[in-house]
Amino acid sequence: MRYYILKNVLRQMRFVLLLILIATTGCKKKNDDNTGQSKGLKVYYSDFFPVGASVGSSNLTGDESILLIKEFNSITAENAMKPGPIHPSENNYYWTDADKIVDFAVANGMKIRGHTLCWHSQTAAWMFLDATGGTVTKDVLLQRLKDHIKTVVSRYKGKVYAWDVVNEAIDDDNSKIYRESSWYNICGEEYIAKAFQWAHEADPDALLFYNDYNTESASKRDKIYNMLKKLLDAGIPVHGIGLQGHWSIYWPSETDILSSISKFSSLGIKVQITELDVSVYSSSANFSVRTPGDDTFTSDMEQKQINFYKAIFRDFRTNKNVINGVTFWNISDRHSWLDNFPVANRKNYPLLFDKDLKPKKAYWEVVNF
Ligand code: 9MR
Repeated sequence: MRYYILKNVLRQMRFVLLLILIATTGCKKKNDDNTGQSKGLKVYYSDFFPVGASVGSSNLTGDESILLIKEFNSITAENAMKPGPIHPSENNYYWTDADKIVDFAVANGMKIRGHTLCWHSQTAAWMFLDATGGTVTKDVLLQRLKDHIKTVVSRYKGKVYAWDVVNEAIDDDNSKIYRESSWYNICGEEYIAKAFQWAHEADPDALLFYNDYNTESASKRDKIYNMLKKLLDAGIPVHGIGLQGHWSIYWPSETDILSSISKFSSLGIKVQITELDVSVYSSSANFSVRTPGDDTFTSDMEQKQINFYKAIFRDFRTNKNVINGVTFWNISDRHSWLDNFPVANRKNYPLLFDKDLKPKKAYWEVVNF
């Protein structure tokens, strides 16, 4: 009888112990330590990929800099390394802002993504003009591109670990392949391969990316895939694709994003999300007449954004073997380039921190896994 009671007590104790174990394991899975304090995106994602943000030199002091250091372990210059700002005239490079960003990253042990060496936008007009103001020849333009790339990449050699070498070279229009930029119109598609070769020569250790937006549109995805395949087949040093990730709570679908990750990585290259933000407006919601309250962050937007962020970060984690970086475009909802685009002065709320730099609900969904 006594033996029977003891056996029952032990069995019940085992059951209680099991419950305690399940409960504590459940808590462990939750990254939120219930204090409402975040440990930092870079800590939660240390087993997955670096997490970055794009910055300007004005973000490197004050509360934004504290948040940057705590949350992120990678940085991209939002504008300072682009051809126009850094190379405003033929014999003049402006390094001050880019240097500040690089120094900040080095001082705080952060990785640096270089953005960008060759782009149709934010490139000073002199690049495409000869001394008489006419269009420059292909030979001269390629020589200028070479000089530009060699000078910029060499300066940050060993500090910038990855470069967006060519940005946005593919057209959005289904009937066209390459964007008819001055680069393309003067050089043809050759400038793309050359840019990668020269970047590789200047820093053989840097990871070289092709970077673009709307990479989840099926036709643009295919065009980019074909271009990358052609480059890789020709032995051009392309190591990765940057999916910019300028997405919204309405677009793209998870399936579209997963298709892009899988299609591009099938080429044997890495995938990074390089400019992530999740707009709370659909691309067609370009209202021009604003009434008070038009641009508040509604609970419907908030919930849709929570769901979107939760899903994409789950997908990024699942694909950690091919994704080797996720970078947000800007730091918090205090300021985003989307506050002015495509509708001037319309406030947007695309990031994981609010305007007071506090983690939003979406943040907790991203880190609690
Ligand atoms: O965020 C950048 C903004 O401050 C600039 O005014 C704009 C100029 O075109 O470029 C923005 O960054 C772009 C990035 O360099 C490339 N992908 C699209 C980004 C948003 O336009």
